[in-house]
Amino acid sequence: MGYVDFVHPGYKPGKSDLICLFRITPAKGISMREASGRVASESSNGTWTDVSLHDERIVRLGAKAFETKGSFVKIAYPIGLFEPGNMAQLLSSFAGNVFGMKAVSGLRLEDVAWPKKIISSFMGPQFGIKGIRKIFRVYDRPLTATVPKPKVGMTSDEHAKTGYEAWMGGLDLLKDDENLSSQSFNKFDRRVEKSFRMRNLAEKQTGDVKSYLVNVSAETNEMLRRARLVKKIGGEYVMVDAITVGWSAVQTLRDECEDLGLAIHMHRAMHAAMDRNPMHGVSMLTLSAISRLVGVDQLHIGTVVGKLVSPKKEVTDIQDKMVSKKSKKILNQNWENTKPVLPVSSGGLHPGLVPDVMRIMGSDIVIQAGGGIHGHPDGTRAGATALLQSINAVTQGVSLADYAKSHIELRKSLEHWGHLKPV
Ligand code: CAP
Ligand code: MG
Repeated sequence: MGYVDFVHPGYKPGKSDLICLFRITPAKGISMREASGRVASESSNGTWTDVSLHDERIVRLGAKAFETKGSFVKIAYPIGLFEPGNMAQLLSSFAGNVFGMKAVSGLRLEDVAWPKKIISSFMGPQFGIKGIRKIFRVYDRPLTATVPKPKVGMTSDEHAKTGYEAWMGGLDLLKDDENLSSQSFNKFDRRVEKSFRMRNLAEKQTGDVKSYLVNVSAETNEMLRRARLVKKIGGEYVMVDAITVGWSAVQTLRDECEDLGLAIHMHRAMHAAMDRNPMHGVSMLTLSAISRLVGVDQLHIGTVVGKLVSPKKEVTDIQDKMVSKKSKKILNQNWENTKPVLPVSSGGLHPGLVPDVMRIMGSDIVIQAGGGIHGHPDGTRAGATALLQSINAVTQGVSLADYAKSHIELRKSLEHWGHLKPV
């Protein structure tokens, strides 16, 4: 079959088809029709030349480029191309070779509409937003988290003590940084043991539920060992750098966490290598849907106003895809019985930016601040208190300036950073 045999304008996708929305920039001398045919062919069962075996059975498995609007092309994939429940195989199909084709000078996978049979073949989130909030018994404000900074270099003792200060300042969650695993000065088992001892003390002294997003990212078998240790010591979460450990490893971890009853916090380190270029790669919208399917409970989705690139439309589209039962951003998606994912806003945040974040994303989120807490003039505990004060001010409809008049920690935070948007 030639490439143009994969172009079917006006094709009406079947209910069981998987649909991809690509942004295609054809190479010089290649028409959009030829380029979309090549993408459909290479991502399903075609190749550059005719081969002997292509009877009706094979033809039926071919993908169909069926709608083109400017540089945006929809391609429908028969479900028979895929192994349900196997995220690696799905991505190797429609997000594999195609990005390297000479026929395109740019190709970006903008969104995917997943059919019911694929959705039901993945575990999805264990807790969902309701389940996460039930852990803390906190329903009327964003949950709060902090990463000890400097992100790597502290000993286990220093890490645990910083966590204690943050919890005593009012935060719900301590979080490991994405590149903190088990370095010589801060071994995983030792950090977990000391941090949960501090957690238990902070819970006793405050009467509030406190928890810890423990980064288990490692070789898969070691990740499972670390998750079991977190469970044994009384933790509620693991954290995983899903992009760098790989989706199949996340699927294995998700299966283990079902048995352990542990929630999964997903960090997205390395995502910007794929999603930052608007003309080439895989969108964060697509990565977020994959995260919901494989079953993380919390996902970083950006801040709009912080230090890392996260445009407003991207953030709000992702939030819609993460939390809604039927999302319409960009492709229509019925999530069936897949629980929602709690969005996390993090990256350059401090109390002065909380009103912006809550105005854009609302309250059903986690707000994480690392430097924006530990860089407070009066230290971690004051920084944590200032973050809670900024959230309370927004929740009560009071300006930060007015609230700060009677709350010194917030006042000092505003004197130090104001409403700075870090770059
Ligand atoms: C934030 C952070 C997070 C980023 C990740 C960091 O620290 O710990 O990893 O939020 O980006 O290492 O930069 P600060 P995103 O609070 O000190 O900025 O959330 O966009 O995935
Ligand atoms: Mg980090």
